[in-house]
Amino acid sequence: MTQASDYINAVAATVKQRDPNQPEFQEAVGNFLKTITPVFEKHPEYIKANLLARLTEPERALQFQVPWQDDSGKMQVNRGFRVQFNSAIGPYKGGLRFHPSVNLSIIKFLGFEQTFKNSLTGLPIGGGKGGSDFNPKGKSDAEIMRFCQSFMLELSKYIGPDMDVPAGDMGVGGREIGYLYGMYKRLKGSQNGILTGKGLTYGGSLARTEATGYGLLYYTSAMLKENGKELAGKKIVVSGAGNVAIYAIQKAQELGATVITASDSNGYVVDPNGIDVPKLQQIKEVQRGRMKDYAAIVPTAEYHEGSVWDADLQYDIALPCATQNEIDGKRAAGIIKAGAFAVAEGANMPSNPEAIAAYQDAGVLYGPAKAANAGGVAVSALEMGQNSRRNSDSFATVDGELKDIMETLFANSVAAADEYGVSGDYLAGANIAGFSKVAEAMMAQGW
Ligand code: NDP
Ligand code: 2IT
Repeated sequence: MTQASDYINAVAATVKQRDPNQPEFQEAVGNFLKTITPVFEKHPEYIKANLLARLTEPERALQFQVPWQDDSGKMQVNRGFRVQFNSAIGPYKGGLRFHPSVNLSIIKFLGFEQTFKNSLTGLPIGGGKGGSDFNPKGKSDAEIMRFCQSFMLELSKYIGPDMDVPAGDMGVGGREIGYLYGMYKRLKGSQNGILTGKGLTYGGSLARTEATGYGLLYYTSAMLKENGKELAGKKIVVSGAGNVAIYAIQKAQELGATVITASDSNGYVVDPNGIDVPKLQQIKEVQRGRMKDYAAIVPTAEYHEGSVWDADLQYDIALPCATQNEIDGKRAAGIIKAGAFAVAEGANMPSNPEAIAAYQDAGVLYGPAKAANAGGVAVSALEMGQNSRRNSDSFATVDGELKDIMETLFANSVAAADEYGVSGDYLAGANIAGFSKVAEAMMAQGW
């Protein structure tokens, strides 16, 4: 036992003891702590500064009530959250998730991950996350609008272009950002740097909608290239059918791969010819329908109930783009049996610790979420830049910057892993590279 490993173990024990009822937060912190000891061995001054005590506790965690009126006239009340995790390198930045499962554990895990993800982008943004246990499914536009207005009435007290800049996540897309922004403007005046993922007519950035999915494929391409492989001709399984999944599928197919699946929380479709992206967009983005509806309009697609990770398929690459812990050890074994040689995460923490261990034992290339899905927040930071200088960049400019950012962050993860003697471990590399910048900033700013 070294001084560094004693320190890490003590931090892990404190988090367990302090937040016993926050399993997702415990899991995210655990995945990080498992890889970070070598940095503390090299930098004992980080132990003295007790950096991990500060990084495993949000700087601020807000919880508030969101009352709103449904279409029948009844008053409903949901929980709202904003966790401002770490501001060492810039204003808090991270999405808002509207999903019935949302609780403090989930928002804290997302905020913790976001801190290191945002650092990896190389841009000056701290980590934050928020959301609500509001379920947008089946709600009318008017209900969504009233909910968003009430949510912002409270959230507006805690955010600002140099303070905290939310964006979308699950259940929060262009429509919700529009309603949130409209309410903010009424309360505090026109300040479009307050949210990212905005519509193009009021300060949004071109390519933000596509950024997470496209970035995932730029990252995956870089990871494959590093290992003497390429995307062209590969068969891919994608989970999810939301913002991240749709643009991951589009970019994968543009780069010459065939994506044979897409899914939602009810079921999945398999189409050996490749998912038809315009039809998927029509069903998901215009009609707000289900994967079952997609199968009804695409003759080559077959619909099945259940999780795509339990399907008996053969493929080369898995891109989980739905939600946390969708892949456990058993499903990871299925992915390996299916012939996959690479997994890259579009969703946040889609693989549980047993799944990660299974990939690593089998020598499957593993691109962890905080690196592989950083393209969304990276383009959000570019949107903040465009808002500050009050102009906008072309699609090609933003997409080109996104590609550079993803390739650079992959290269930085590789270099960090090499420097600390864990070559080829892109999870450790991402954690070390992301942490190192945050740690230096915290040290420089004093105790
Ligand atoms: P969306 O709400 O647009 O889509 C989420 C998709 O995942 C839906 O198809 C949804 O199906 C499906 N899903 C949700 N829960 C489950 C479940 N338990 N089992 C199977 N499928 C499920 O969200 P996003 O695409 O924006 O986000 C997806 C993931 O990517 C999340 O982990 C998010 O945190 C992460 N992410 C998002 C970024 C962004 O910019 N949007 C950036 C980086 C990461 P259903 O309709 O049935 O709920
Ligand atoms: O998980 C994520 O990185 C996001 N949901 C995007 C956050 C953002 O601020 O664009």
